[in-house]
Amino acid sequence: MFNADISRTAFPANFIWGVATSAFQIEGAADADGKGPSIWDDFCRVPGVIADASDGRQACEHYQRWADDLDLVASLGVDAYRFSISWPRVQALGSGAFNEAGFAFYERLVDGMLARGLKPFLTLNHWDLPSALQAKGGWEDRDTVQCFVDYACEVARRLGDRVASICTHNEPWVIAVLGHESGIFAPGIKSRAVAIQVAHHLFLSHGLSITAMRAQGCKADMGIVLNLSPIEPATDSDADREAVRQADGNDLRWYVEALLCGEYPAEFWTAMGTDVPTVLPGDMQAMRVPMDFLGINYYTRVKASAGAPYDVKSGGLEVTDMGWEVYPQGITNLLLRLHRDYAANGLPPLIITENGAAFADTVSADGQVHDEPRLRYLQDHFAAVHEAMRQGVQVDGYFVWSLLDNFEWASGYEKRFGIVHVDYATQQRTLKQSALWYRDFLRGQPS
Ligand code: IFM
Repeated sequence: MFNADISRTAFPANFIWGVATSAFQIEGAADADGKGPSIWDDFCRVPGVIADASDGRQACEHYQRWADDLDLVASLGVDAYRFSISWPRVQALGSGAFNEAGFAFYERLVDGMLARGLKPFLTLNHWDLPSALQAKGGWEDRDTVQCFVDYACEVARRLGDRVASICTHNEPWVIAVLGHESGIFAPGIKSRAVAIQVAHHLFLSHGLSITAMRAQGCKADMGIVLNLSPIEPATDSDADREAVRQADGNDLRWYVEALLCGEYPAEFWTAMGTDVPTVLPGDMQAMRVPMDFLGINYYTRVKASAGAPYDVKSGGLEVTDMGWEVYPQGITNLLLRLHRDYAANGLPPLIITENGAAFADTVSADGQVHDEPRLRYLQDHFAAVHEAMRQGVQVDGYFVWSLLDNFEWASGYEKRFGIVHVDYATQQRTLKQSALWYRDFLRGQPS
């Protein structure tokens, strides 16, 4: 469907290519050097919630192996590395004293990136909220907003002169809905009203922290990362089309319009009834802060159905190990839609902050990992992003999710998203075929 021969030179010279990870998924060292517990440390102890009953205590031992891992990143020839700070590693309780040893780790990491010519793309919140804040109500509690602003300002004060980019929150929809409505992610709460209040506090803390970090002189680019999918009807029925409108309103418009338009879509606000969030005067203006970029995490499209949930396997479609349809056209459609509907609302330049696929990779007898399906996935999605750019959308960068196989949340270590294979028993890293292809693509060598 797309031009499989897409090359780096088809993209602008200043387009940023990268790989991404997050703290909880790779660092391990769960209570090293004064780190406090996070809600994911706690959640992993709840019986039955993690598919393989694992946790993040060891993960990829990146806390110890960070220098080798950065060498690996640099060997790919990427421009940038997207990582997150573990809030409880730098502030054990989420308020009060900061942890010097925790900050020293991220100082080493950021300086290590710069020494290797990599632009640091920092995320402040990739889900690992300090447990001590959850004990006081977590993201449902308005006080957490100010704690986050204080934490963000301290990170910006220490690292803001060296990082290229600061993202406030990764995927607020996941934190709100999976963490507080379905409860399949930490902290495991099941209430729609709480989820909607949580989303409001995430938006508010995003806006207030960017304003505060800029006020103290931080010049890094600032924005947020949303997980978005184009939503399509499972069938042509009117009922399914209505299901699309609802899902799009709740999952895309609610998030994008709060941040870009400073308002919740009126129709969906009304439909929420008593679940609407408490919004204080000034909140909506505060969250609509101008952003330098909007990060988009794209994996697949969503099919909405008014009846039984759509079974992606029924159509004989190619799916990843997560059961997610491989659908590169979806990223083109999504980018075009955002451009069409929100350019007039100050849509900032877009960055694909995550895109990738899980497959059940193994190391073959020849010592290689033959992950051709992932290689094709990346190739087709590069071309699909390029197509949106050709049609006028400003996209400034693309990050593969993920550098390493890692702790995939409720799926534990069973799902492998890395372009680098990790043998968890030995911590041996092996570049998969997809990583070698990405490296060659970046070098401008034909595939
Ligand atoms: O692993 C996650 C990541 O932490 C957030 N975005 C989606 C990825 C794959 O599920």
